[in-house]
Amino acid sequence: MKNRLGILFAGIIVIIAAAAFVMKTPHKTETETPEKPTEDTQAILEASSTEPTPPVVSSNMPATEILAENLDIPWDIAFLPDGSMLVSERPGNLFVIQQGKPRIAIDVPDVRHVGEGGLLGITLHPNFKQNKLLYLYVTTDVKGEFVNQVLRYKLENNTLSNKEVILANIPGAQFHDGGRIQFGPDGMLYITTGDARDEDRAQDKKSLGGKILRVREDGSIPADNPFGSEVYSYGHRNPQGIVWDENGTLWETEHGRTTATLTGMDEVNLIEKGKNYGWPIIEGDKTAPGMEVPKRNSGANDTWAPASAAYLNGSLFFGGLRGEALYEATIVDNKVTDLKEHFKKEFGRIRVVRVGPDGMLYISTSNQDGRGTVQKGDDKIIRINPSLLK
Ligand SMILES: [Ca+2]
Repeated sequence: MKNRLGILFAGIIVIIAAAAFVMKTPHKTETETPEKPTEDTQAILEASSTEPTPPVVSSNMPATEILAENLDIPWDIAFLPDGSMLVSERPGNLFVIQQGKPRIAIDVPDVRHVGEGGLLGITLHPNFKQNKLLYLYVTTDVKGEFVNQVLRYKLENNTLSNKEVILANIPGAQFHDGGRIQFGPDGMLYITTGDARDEDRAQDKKSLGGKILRVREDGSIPADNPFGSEVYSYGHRNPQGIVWDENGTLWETEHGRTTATLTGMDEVNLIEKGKNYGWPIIEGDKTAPGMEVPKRNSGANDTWAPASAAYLNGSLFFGGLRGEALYEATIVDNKVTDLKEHFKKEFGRIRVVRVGPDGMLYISTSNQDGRGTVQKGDDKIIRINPSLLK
């Protein structure tokens, strides 16, 4: 009798769980993807569509709070389903960081840390909860040559396994390695690549350098890409920030020129498929037929060194390395109407900025990269309350 009751009870639980699962299963959303979604991309779209809008943050939260210290060039942050942070360090380390708990190190093999290359962007598959897939942008050494690769691993029990090379041959160099990776609202993976110190690559549509690339989750080329290759847009020098606003418009930040005497001309661009963003032919406000002009540039006398991009409540945020600020560009009708500098010189060089699941901004300092003044506790991850930004 006791057994039968147990079985009955278990049965009821299974039915309740199944009902809850059905209720939680997201409905398809209408998307304007010209390419017919495969089963995989459909799953991604459904996973993306269920991502919650960041909550409005209370002004009772601290304006700034240091969450982690003594890091070594933290390059990117991804948020795991349990709310902890996954943080990449450029020298090739990956950490799980949760406030008040010991840091967990995850081994990443075959990273070549050289100049601006190393372990760069990280992003979770939109359906990470189920498939545990993590994407990494890594500089590596292939027969003595620097090459950047996009890798896909399974991340389970703080261990990487099932390595797959999604993109093998992105030009690499000591400088201009790009490196930000991000899934778009269309379920495709977007990748920013630098010209790797050969500026003519940016105009060469056959090269993967100086581009924004767009691939399926397995690295294959979507049928609706503009040139039948991974290339989505070109004429970029060293883009390191991409993000979509609430209308699905893609924004990008990009490092401008550096010569012995000239700097500045950093860019905020609105990215459209197949378009040419001008490097190295035009910069700043200069125009040329068939080339796009930035929505904002830093001018010749100011250098932001924009290293990231995040979008929150009508503002495009980006970290400034040389500019030593968190920049906030106000976006109205696809125009940048205002540009503010937050925390100017307070934290030193700022690299990544991400919006957390709690609606707060998370930034990393980058004073250990050899170009900054190291402050006590550098490098850091700092949480910023956006409702208290002036
Ligand atoms: Ca440009």
